[in-house]
Amino acid sequence: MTLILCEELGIEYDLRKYNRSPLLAPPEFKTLHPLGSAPVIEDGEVKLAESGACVEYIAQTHGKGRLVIAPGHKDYAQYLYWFHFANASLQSALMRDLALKIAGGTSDGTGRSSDISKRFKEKLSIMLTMMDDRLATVPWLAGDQFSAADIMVVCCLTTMRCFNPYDLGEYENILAYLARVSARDGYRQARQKGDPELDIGLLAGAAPPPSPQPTLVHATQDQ
Ligand SMILES: N[C@@H](CCC(=O)N[C@@H](CS)C(=O)NCC(=O)O)C(=O)O
Repeated sequence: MTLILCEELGIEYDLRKYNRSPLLAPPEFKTLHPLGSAPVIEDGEVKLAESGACVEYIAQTHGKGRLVIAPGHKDYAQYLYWFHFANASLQSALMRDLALKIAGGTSDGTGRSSDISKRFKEKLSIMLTMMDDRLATVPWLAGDQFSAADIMVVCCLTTMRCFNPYDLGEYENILAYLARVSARDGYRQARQKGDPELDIGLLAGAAPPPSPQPTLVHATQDQ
């Protein structure tokens, strides 16, 4: 997300990539942040994790509010909603479901975890339908303009499907949206630099993309 934002804003940065070990962060990445979760950014004395915080920090300090929709704008509430929906609802549901799958949660014999898995599928379908309905009426999630809310959501609709595959075939407005995102120069540049092994077209397609284990990213800007 931070890479897409920096490219969209035309901000210069140094990029450090770390290979997963095998799925989670390697020990050297954990020296950046105790949780070892990417992204981590450094800007002079500032070191920050949590993609939402990183995106907001970069957009406000280096982007001077570009790609942010401010209070008073007609799309402000929608912007806030989709910005926070990305990590608080969609990402967290996908992560919980992935953890359940890794733990073999659909077959513990009690029926309890398969209920959780069923509930996840229902919830995911509600979330995708909400997004699809929204994108039937506006080109970008906040409204007329591409914004940081789109940058927050797009990772769950693309890269995360390499880890927790789900299909988007029923959601034609989401697919058209992903085609619009994929045509943007900033997005393309970020993908090229961050995850060149991932095919932009496959990431935006209906079927889940193959999973070549994308790397973790850490951006620095020490000026
Ligand atoms: N809520 C965090 C989640 C970060 C996260 O889980 N990132 C993944 C990469 S997509 C990661 O670092 N995984 C490696 C690990 O947790 O060890 C955020 O949005 O920054």
